[in-house]
Amino acid sequence: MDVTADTLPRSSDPALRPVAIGMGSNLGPRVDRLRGAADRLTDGPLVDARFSRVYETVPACGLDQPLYLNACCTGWTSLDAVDLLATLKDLESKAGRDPSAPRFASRPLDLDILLYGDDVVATPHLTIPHPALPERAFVLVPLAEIAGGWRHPVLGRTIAELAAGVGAAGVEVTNLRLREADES
Ligand code: PH2
Ligand code: MG
Ligand code: MG
Repeated sequence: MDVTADTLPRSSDPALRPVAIGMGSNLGPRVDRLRGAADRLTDGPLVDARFSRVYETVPACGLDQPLYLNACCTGWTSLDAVDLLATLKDLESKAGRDPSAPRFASRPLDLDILLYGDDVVATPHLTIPHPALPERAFVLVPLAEIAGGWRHPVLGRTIAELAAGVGAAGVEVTNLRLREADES
């Protein structure tokens, strides 16, 4: 399956794989954390990175926590999924995230691999597509902005279709941008 058709601009380099990453923060200077991650991703593992707008979102899973800022990004990477995951964990840790905190605890930075080409990965440490992707409006709404045509490799439905299915309750767009080039 060519996930890039009508989805991501580029890439002529066959060694690069398309990836979608979910970004979240609900602790500390939230937008600074997301912007820092956007810079690090662009400087390092991603080529031709594109970022969605930033959304303020109600914590999912019935959590009594501060509101999140969420965004998504797409790009092309030469890293395999395991090395990309290690890079994202390193960025989370440099942003002050405590790896021993409880699973759904508030966090300064959360970076999740959502999609990696049309790969399906199921290991104890990594599941791709992200298992919660089909039900999370705070991921689907921003991702649909930049990769609406990307087809979920297991469900066979596009991100735009999945986003339309869940609606946008609790997901409010902001005027914040992650990259200056994205300012409008
Ligand atoms: N992340 C979670 C749990 N709940 N809720 C929102 N709104 N945004 C998130 O990024 C989020 C969440 C676990 O990763
Ligand atoms: Mg995570
Ligand atoms: Mg997460």
